[in-house]
Order: sequence, then C-alpha cells, then structure tokens
Amino acid sequence: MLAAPRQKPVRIILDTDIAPDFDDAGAMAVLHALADKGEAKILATVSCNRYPGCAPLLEVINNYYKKPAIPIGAVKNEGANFGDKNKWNEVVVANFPHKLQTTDEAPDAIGVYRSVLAKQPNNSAVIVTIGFLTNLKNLLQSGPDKYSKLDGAALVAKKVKRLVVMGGAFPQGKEFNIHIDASSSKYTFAHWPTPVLFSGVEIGNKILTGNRLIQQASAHNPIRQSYEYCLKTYQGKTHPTGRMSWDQTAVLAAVRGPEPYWKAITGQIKINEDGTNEWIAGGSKQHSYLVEKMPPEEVAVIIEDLMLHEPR
Ligand SMILES: [Ca+2]
Repeated sequence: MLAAPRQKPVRIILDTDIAPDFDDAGAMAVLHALADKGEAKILATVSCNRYPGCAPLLEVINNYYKKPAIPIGAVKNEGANFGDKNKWNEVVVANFPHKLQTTDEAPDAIGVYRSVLAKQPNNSAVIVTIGFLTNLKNLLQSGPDKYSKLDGAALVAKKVKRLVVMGGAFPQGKEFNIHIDASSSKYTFAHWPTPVLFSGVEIGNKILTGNRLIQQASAHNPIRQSYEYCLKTYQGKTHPTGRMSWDQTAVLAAVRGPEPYWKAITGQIKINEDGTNEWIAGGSKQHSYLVEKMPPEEVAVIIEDLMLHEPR
C-alpha cells in the first residue's frame, strides 16, 4: 500500500490563559505531540493572561518538549490577571529551570504576533486561542510597524488561514473565555477577516482526560505534574474521573480539522455586551462550530494518547 502523501505541517500560533485551569497544559502537550509527528509547526506561544506564572510555564513546557526557540509573548496593560487558588502554575514552574521569572518579562504578544505573521507564506498560519480574546483584538487594531507595513487587520487577512477558538456555548449560552473580556470577544469576531471555528464548552465537557497521564507519563513531565497536582486540589476538591478537555479539542481541530471527530455547523456568532453568545444560522460570516460526531469517550482516548507523548 502506498503511503498517503505527506501534508505540510500546519503553522500554529497558540494563545493561552494557562493558569485559571489546567486543560491549557494538556492542550500544549497535544500541540507539541502533533509538532513532533510532523503535523504541526509551532510558530509562537503567547499568553492572554497577565498572571505572573503564565509566561514562565510556557517556557518550561516548550523547553520540556525540546523547542526552546519558540517565541513567547504576553498581553500588556489592560489584560486579565487570573490564576487558581491552588497555585498549580507556580508549583509546576518551581520544579524546572526557566529564564522568565514573571509574565511581565515576556515581550508584548502583539509584537510577537506581527513579527511571526509577517514572515509566513500567505494564507498559511492558524491561530488557536484557548483563553481570552484580548491579544487578538489588539492584533486586529495594531498599526504598521518595523515588522510589516500592513495594519493588523490587513496582516491577518493576508497571512492567517483560520482562527480556532475554544470559547462560547452553542447554539447559545455563556462561557468563561468569551465573557471575561467580552468587548474584545465582540470586536474580534465582528472584524476577523478569515474563517473562525469554535469549539464550544459543550464539546470538551464530555471529554475527560488525565487519569492515564498521571499513571503513565514520566514523573518529570510538567503536564503530568500539572494534572497530578490539580486532580487532587483544583477548586478545592478531587477530580477522580479526570478533567474536561476543552482546550485540547481546539488544538486538535486546528491541526487536523473537525473530521473525523466532529462535524462543523456554519453560520455567524453574535456576542452580547454581557459576554453571552448567540448563533445566527446561515449568517454571512465564515463562522462555524463543532458538534459531536465520534463518541466523546473515543475522542478522549485520542487526546490522552497525544497528551502522553514524550519529547524525542
Ligand atoms: Ca484555557
């Protein structure tokens, strides 16, 4: 049998709030696994969260997977600042050497986005956001600079093939990533010039992972350490069945596409002032959201297999 023609790796920028919840750590494991399989190329990892441990944890995880050259950026000024009471982020960061001591030391995410995007082939980059939309609003509103003569909206239109979002509830509802910075969410989806794919909260709700990871991964693995600590302590309780895998679903869909895991329904999202979202069926924008196709238990196995990937 002939091998399938090798696809070019999908060029990914990951935008994460890695601190209020720990599925972001799982999502980074999935992304690094797909990169090591040749399916993805990680262009940058940026934080949309000013919480001090975010950029250091991005550095720790990128280093663990032997990709220390991946640019790291962070939101500046008015960005949200969220962690969890159990301080899992700092607990894990403290176990590894790292140069960035706090998120404030990372360069502005907008400079990172613009410098990376300017160098990409046209219509090639995929941005995955698994946090707040603050950076992406700022990117769209950015002006020309030393990296590109294009303003942010034109740069995105030229370079970004697709935005994939863990956020929203479909067909309507209220979800954390969207409502924390509702005005940025509203602006971003109203002005984004290329297709946007949403993995709503209802998708990851049914995909539980972590229990195999904490038994089988290396004890030195920061993703295992995140899950091992959080499955006992997160939000003051234990999580014996594992954790919902919202952020991993967005990364998987960004790299491999919705199929065969999910179907995609097209239309248009509407974000309200209070951060709730609605769906306009048949709307003219190029928006779509995932609906279940493969049983969630089967998707969980595929995601957790990727989370168990160890660096080469
Ligand atoms: Ca997240």
